[in-house]
Amino acid sequence: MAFSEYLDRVSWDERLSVTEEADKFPHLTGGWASPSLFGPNLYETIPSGVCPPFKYLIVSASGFGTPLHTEPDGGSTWLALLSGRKRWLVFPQDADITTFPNYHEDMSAHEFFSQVMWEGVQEPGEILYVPSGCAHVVLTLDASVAISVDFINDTNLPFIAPHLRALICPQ
Ligand SMILES: O=C(O)CCC(=O)C(=O)O
Repeated sequence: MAFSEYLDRVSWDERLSVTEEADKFPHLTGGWASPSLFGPNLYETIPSGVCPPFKYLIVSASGFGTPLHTEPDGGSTWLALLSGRKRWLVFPQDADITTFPNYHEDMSAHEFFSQVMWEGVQEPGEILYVPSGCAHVVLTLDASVAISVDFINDTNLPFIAPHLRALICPQ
């Protein structure tokens, strides 16, 4: 598809960032391995027919924002920032994020910020780890290129098992 055609198909917000499955661009995304710290990624063992995408190339313009979310299948994520900077707020697994999108007069700034597990600016060359089930919101501060990989290992397998069961053996 021509880039101009792609631009016609996506909304204005989406034009600020392109997230694609990394394997589609082996010449850009090949030649690297997951940090050994995270251990073998069990996503690699799921048959390709049922395995959801889990490796992404993310190219974003300055100002692009990714709203508050957790990874859809419950996996953990690491994001390696190759260029540019990203600002992050990461919440703990037990944060009640369902209350955040709305304005709550009774939630003080102290209460809100006390729920943040980590906030900071990721610099180029840094890898950020987001544990399973931790909601996060991300603002791209400079035009940036990143590789993001969702992963399952023995630390988060109990958390993700129900999602995996539904994926592999749909009712
Ligand atoms: O880089 C971004 O804008 C979002 C990254 C993210 O939220 C993720 O990989 O889960």
